[in-house]
Amino acid sequence: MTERTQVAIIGAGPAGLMLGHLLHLYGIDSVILENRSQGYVIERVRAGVLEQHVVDTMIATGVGDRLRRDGLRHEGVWLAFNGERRRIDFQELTGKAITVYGQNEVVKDLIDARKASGRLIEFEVEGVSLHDLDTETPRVLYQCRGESHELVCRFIAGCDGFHGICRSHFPAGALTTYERGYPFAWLGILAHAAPSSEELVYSLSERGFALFSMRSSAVTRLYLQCAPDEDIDSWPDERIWRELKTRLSTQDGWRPNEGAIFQKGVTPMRSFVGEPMQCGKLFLAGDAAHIVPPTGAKGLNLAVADVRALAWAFHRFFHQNAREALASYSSACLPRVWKAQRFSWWMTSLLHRSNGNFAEFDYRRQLAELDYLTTSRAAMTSLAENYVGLPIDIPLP
Ligand code: RFL
Ligand code: PHB
Repeated sequence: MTERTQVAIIGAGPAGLMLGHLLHLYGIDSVILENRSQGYVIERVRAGVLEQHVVDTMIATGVGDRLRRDGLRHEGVWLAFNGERRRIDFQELTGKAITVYGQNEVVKDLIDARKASGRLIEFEVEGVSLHDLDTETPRVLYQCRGESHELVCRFIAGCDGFHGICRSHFPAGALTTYERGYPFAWLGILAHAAPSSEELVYSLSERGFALFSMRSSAVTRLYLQCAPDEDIDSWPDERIWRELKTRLSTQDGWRPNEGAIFQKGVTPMRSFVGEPMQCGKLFLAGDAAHIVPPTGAKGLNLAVADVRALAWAFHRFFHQNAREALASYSSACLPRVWKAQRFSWWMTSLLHRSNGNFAEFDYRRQLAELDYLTTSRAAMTSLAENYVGLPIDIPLP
């Protein structure tokens, strides 16, 4: 069966769904192809911190009603070290805040909007492959409900995440990759426990990093630094709570509330950028083009920044007969991508225990940096303006 559209979007994560939404508002047709089921995509537990620009994008484009009702606005963050908690006040330092709202809720809001738009989204597709990327009519071949499909389009948006297939369609030599690994990972849990702090707590302790976050007034989200090959089965709930309390509790008596753990997982960490983010009629966005370690809470926010630029570029092309924004898509995105890489790498190195020969030196250096960071207004402002999100200047539909 042959279908036609203007933009074929591969992947229904935040990048693909937001791109489809913005294109719809611009009056540009798209088809979204996702290889997982709708239920899986909505249930997948990931990010929780939205920069102001993501909140503004959702509200301004009509998908922010639940976010406005349920999102938790945070005007600061805590850094814990040496048994003490010190606060960085985003609002006072930058005039901005962040909002805690689960990525799966963002995805749900965008899927609802997609369904209401009447434009096509297919889940559980198989065997997606891209063809004729250098022609005026690139094609996507895939299978859906046992039938083979051919989708003829003008452009393809690769929004299929880090393990997707789109990036591999760049011809040999067309993509340069920059990569960095880390000798640790995060063990993350969700628990039915009322958050014991109104704001996030990032902690460096002698036993490693821990993070206190939340999803609602009844659900706490917690992470702790572990080995990259950590066996989750060796972490019964009592061990997780013991370790979290040891790493997070501060001398002022603060500690996370305990509750029933209902989700557990280990997240590996990597920094990765592929340059350029476009080749012929194929444009990469979000994790398909770059990933950051989660310590800076930047992945989802970068994905939305990319697709704002890409949607604007398609609008310029289709409605204003101007090719410059599409031609410069990659170079428009990469400066923000690299600044987010820099910030995420820095937050990660600041807050994780290293091992090896220099571990004890590094730990004392990190404590000194945390002390400086929480007493110098210049240093606090630098963290705050990166955490709430650097300015973005891309028109919305
Ligand atoms: P996604 O979300 O991975 O979506 C890609 C989609 O493409 C589908 N797909 C395919 N579809 C069709 N054919 C194929 N061949 C396909 N291959 C893959 C996949 O099934 C999927 O649905 O990428 P996207 O849209 O670029 O979004 C990126 C974000 O998901 C990611 O950057 C964030 O989750 C990262 N992240 C965080 N980001 C933040 O901004 N703030 C945070 O607080 C934050 N915390 C986190 C995080 C990621 C984490 N994990 C689990 C990696 C915390 C964690 C623990
Ligand atoms: C989360 O709430 O899941 C979260 C918060 C901050 C991060 C990463 C993840 O840096």
